[in-house]
Amino acid sequence: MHASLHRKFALFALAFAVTRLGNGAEVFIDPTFDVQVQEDVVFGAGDVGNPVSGEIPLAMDVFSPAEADFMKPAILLLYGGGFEERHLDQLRPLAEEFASRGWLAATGDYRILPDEPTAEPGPFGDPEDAFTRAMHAAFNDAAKGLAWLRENSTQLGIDPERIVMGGASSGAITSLFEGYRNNSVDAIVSFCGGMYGFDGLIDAGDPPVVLVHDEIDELVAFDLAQDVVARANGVGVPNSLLKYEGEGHCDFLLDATEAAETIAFVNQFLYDQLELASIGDFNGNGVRDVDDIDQLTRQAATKNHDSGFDINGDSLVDVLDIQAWVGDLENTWVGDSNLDGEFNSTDFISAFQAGKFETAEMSVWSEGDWTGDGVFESGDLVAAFQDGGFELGPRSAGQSVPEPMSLLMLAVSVIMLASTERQRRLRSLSR
Ligand SMILES: [Ca+2]
Ligand SMILES: [Ca+2]
Ligand SMILES: [Ca+2]
Ligand SMILES: [Ca+2]
Repeated sequence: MHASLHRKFALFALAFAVTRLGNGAEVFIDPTFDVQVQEDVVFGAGDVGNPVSGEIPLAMDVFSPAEADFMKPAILLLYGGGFEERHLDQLRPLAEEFASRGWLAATGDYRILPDEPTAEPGPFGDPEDAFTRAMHAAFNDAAKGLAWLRENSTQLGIDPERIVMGGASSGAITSLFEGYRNNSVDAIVSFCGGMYGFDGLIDAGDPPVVLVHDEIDELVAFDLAQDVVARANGVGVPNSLLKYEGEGHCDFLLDATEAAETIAFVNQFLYDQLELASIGDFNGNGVRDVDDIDQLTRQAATKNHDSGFDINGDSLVDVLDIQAWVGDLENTWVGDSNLDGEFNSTDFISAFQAGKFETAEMSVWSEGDWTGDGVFESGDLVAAFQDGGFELGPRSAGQSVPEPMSLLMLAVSVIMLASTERQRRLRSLSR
């Protein structure tokens, strides 16, 4: 780990470029969201000796998917710089990649050698040596970052049971040590990191780990990644290692193709280990489907507020959870009763076919209750109109085309007339 890392990591931004997909994009798999950032959020402080004796603030930049109201998995990302250099923006492109997929991603600071951190407890015993003090400070500051995310999980919209830590080089070493020292995370990501013989910190039941490493790495040897894997396998901790046959230290993050492969590999591992597919899949069949949204609308109508259905984490189960499920997780429109990704007359027909419009009969999503009050009435048509997706085709990210009210209301009135007429005929037939 040396100073040339500075220049290498500055190139990260070239390798990553968030491209957002439109139709058919899958939340947590594909880039689906616009990304918003809150910069310089102070999460703690640390004691230092330079430039003067005292505390320095520690801050993170917080990247999140715009207008995503579900409880998000979170990842704290720590830059690399040999515990000697501060590169606050180094992993920003990576954070943007995660946020565009539905994660809250934070790039956090930690004290480094030039700060002259004061002696603190750590895994390397009595820290007489300045570099050891810097490493201990880094580990402890990572812990502060995680604690801050956890304490503010409600406000940040984080699922406190899905918090990951990862980083590059010294950031990866910090993630591995802190993650396995305190088991303070739900998964660990290491880009060219290692544990230098401390792999015994990994015990059965500890968090899963995913690693990416160049085969020939003169700064953090590839063997160190293999040591982590061997220990994890020995104690049954889920793990996966992506090996690049190139030569270099984290070079895979500097090449556009390899960087894209890396994010896909790491993201898929975390998707599986954190069971992100289960979010909103109430019937547990592995996909979000009509049965799930029918269950959610039925639950909202009971007003039991069963936490298993609380998509947005506000301790209530109501129309906001339905909107988050439909609009944010499933990326479709209010009114899409058959959940085919579009809201058009077919949805009106299928909803009206249930024959419950303005009957006060118990209805679910597929039967026209798009608000979660248990009935299908004009309020549901208004909610669908307000969402604005009628006949717009699939919802693409950032779409904000207001549908003229006249067109929607014309369609509604025609369908309602047809429905009323049909019901009248059915009644007359049944007499
Ligand atoms: Ca399902
Ligand atoms: Ca809720
Ligand atoms: Ca539809
Ligand atoms: Ca309703």
